[in-house]
Amino acid sequence: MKTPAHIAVTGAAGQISYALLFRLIAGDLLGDDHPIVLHLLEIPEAMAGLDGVRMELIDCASPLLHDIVISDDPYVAFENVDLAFLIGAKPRGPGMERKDLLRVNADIFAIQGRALNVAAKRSVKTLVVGNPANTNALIAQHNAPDLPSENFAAMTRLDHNRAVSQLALHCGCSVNDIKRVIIWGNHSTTQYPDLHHALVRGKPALDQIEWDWYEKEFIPTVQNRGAVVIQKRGKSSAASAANAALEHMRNWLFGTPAGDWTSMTVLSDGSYDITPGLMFSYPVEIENAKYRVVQNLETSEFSRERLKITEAELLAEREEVRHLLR
Ligand code: NAX
Repeated sequence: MKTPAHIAVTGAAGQISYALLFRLIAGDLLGDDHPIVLHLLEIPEAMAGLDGVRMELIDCASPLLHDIVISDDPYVAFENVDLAFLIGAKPRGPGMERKDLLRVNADIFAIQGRALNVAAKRSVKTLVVGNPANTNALIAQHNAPDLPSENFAAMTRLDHNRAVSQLALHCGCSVNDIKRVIIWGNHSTTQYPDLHHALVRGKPALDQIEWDWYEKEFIPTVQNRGAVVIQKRGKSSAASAANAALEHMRNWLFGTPAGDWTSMTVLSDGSYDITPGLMFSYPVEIENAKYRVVQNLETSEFSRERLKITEAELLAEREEVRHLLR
């Protein structure tokens, strides 16, 4: 039997976690021979709800669930963890400006970064899902100076999956026929879903779709998909977000398939003329549990304009939280 993997999930009584936790103990991330210890973090007001989730996890009688730690203290919850899903965040309340949301959540991710820095395994891989995800990830990473910066990422995999599915639906093919889609930039409506390098059945996507559809339908559909799900469901995406978090982490641990890449928000090293030190979504290939930003892709003027728009938004967000960056 393998040594149990210690997996932290924050916002563990929330709706994304409710979809994620049961898949983790079913072996959907690490396989059905890898036991798991869940480390669940919540705020004090949500601990009763979290206890209910703990009971349901136990009631699955999963052979993979080795133990559950629950806490409202990040230093306890993150002790010795191998993987961390930072999902918990404050939702936008009535009358709250985006700026206020940014500030409230910034504090949460500064505290959690510091706790990871002290308590987690030195090799911990941290995926930030809670919004604004890119900037929250930047704050967590800055507050964990003793951990490798390349072990922090934010999630744009849901946007990537949305783009793949929309393209497959339009082309009347399977998602298996789609490769090399890219989400650039921020997990927000300024993100740039790019099909310039995408392949449909092995051939360039842009030769098989109309430019008008790409610019006027595909891009806004992917950018606004989250808001439309909220309109229809009355709640934000949860199961698809949990699925994306799982796929992001699975690729990060086990690699991307040959001939394809995925989109992942990572610390910019200046690739594609993006300001270094921003958490920016890039196309990445992963091997031996390490990502590498795909280099030397040609960017058209259309693409460069859009990269600059999303970069500008991230620069503005960074200014708002500058006091928390070490
Ligand atoms: P919920 O409101 O259902 O759950 C959030 C949970 O976080 C709550 O139980 C709350 O008590 C907890 N929480 C708040 N502050 C905390 C703290 N300091 N420590 C630990 N837990 C804390 O939201 P849910 O639908 O699960 O969404 C969670 C986050 O994911 C939100 O910020 C949401 O905007 C974001 N999303 C990000 C996506 C992405 O692609 N990156 C897509 C889905 C989602 O919109």
